[in-house]
Amino acid sequence: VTALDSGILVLTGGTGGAKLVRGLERALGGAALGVIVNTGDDLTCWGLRVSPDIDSVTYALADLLSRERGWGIEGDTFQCLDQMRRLGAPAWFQLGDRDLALHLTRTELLREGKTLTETTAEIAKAFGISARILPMSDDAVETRVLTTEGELSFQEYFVRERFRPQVKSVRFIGAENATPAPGVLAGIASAAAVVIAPSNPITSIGPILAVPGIRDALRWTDAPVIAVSPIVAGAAVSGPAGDLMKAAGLPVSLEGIALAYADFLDVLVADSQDVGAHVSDSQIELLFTDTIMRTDDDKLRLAQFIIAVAMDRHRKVMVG
Ligand code: FO1
Repeated sequence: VTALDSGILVLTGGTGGAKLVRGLERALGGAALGVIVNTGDDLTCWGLRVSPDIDSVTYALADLLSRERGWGIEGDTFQCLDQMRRLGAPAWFQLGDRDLALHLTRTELLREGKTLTETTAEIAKAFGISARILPMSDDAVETRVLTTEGELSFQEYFVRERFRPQVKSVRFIGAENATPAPGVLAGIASAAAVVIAPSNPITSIGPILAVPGIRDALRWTDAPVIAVSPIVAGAAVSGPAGDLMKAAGLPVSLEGIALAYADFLDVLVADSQDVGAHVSDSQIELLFTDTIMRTDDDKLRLAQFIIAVAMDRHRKVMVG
């Protein structure tokens, strides 16, 4: 990886992104990996501060992530949840018994006055993670989903209502006054390559891009920007990305992903099932490989493909 000394920087949210981050870490080593994570899904549950997308990346890199659920800890139990339910607390958002330790730690560190960036780094260090995990911002940004049944927080829409209500629009409260977390803009500027994970473009990557300065940094960086499509054969690999893209006026296709990132994207990596598809923007190079990550080998193979693309592009930038 000598050509990628300055490392790969991933923008991610959700569970598909966490899987790719794990693959990249196995392929590159943590020292060459930085991750900028969506915090628009964050919530307070039972008085605890929960950052689901930071949790998923942290658990993926610590090799603790539940393979079955895609979130939380593998093999966790839910006895505290059962007890909370008996006490009349809301129990639709499931915090596992072992998972609670992370949220207790985060809440305590934040209460002591540490920033989310510091808190995230401290927890990552305790797990022995060498990759750099950065929240998109230390400021509160809250994703709100306006549906035909009223406005919901992201977790109310996604987990409690299982993304059944029809979406009208999405907004990110606080985004316009938020600043990127320390290291975010510099990381984008100095990366050897920036990777947009196969995450929901509206509610996982959208909040990151809504923090003033981040989108411009992606436009201006010399690093190639490579996205992996979360849309395969005209539908989301998982979750409500299709419905949310439709609500944002985007087609649910590779074209829709290309449009969402048109102002900064260099390469779109799409699934082999879509071979033959095109995007109308001739500035975007479309490449095909198997992108569905079921096993650890799938994650590693996709990561290696992306690294090869990054090295190829990086060399072109270096040569001019
Ligand atoms: N996802 C669910 O579908 N149901 C849950 O009960 C749930 C609990 C949960 C607790 C901690 C955590 O870090 C993540 C959790 N998730 C749960 C996942 C989370 O809702 C999503 O992965 C993201 O917000 C989507 O980006």
